[in-house]
Amino acid sequence: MRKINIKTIILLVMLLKRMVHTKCRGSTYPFSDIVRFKISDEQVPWNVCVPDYDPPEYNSKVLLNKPWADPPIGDCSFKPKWNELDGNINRKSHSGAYTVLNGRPLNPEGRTGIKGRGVLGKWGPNHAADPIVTRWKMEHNRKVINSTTNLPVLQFCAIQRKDCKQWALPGGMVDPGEKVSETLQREFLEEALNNMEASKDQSEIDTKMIKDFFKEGSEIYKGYVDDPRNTDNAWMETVAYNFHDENGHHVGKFDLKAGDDAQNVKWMDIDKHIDLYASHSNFIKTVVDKLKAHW
Ligand code: RP5
Repeated sequence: MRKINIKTIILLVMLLKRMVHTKCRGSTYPFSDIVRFKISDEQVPWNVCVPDYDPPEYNSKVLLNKPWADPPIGDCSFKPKWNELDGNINRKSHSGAYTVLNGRPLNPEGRTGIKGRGVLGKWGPNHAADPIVTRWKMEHNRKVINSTTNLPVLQFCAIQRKDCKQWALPGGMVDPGEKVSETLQREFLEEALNNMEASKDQSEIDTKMIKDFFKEGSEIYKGYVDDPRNTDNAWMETVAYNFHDENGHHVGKFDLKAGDDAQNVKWMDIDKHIDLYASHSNFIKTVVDKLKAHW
């Protein structure tokens, strides 16, 4: 049997690392004209020496005095407890302890070509939750089978983000002190069912229905997200859960209506060509493998 040497293992690990950290190295930072410092794949890890690394700093003015955002890093009132539960703000990373250098948390996946926190509210990890609601594609009361793979086609509830127009999961930020299970339900209700604009009665009906349906979910992913808003000092992390409706009885009651940060919502057919926001296509692939669906 062929032996795998240590060099090959290191290369494989580096390759996997790069795969989770590419969308946040695009040339221009979102919603700005700030150009990221160009770095090659090999220069991403902090332990690789890049003597001329001099990224621009960007902290969006939008964040100033926002109750949900941290103060600027030098502010004398700002005494964060890095890597800890800081009051009701979770500054722990799902990937373990991160380094804090000169008072700033360092992106655990490495360099991004920009310092500061960009448009992200928190320095360090910004926690989100993503519901992956799935059902089988049906025609004439039968599952649609792909003729090439001979596997059933899965659909998921996708939203189109207002900010960048990309299709995505209807996820969102975990509010301080909020449980992930609550965020998953709240975000789905807001973005995929528009319950913020629904009548009180309708909102109560939808909330109960989602609460019941979201009782049975399975964790698909927990960790760093390759989000285009990430910087050297602030990044997105998420917990993604799959809620699958095997017989389609529950999701049939959903009256999909885009709301809040979403401008569109639909059941999207899944295959290997889906191109979603941040790392969302990777989460979908995990669900596809788990449910043995067409890809
Ligand atoms: C992504 O950003 C997460 O996976 C989640 O879907 C989303 C949360 O940010 P907002 O939608 O609230 O902007 O990284």
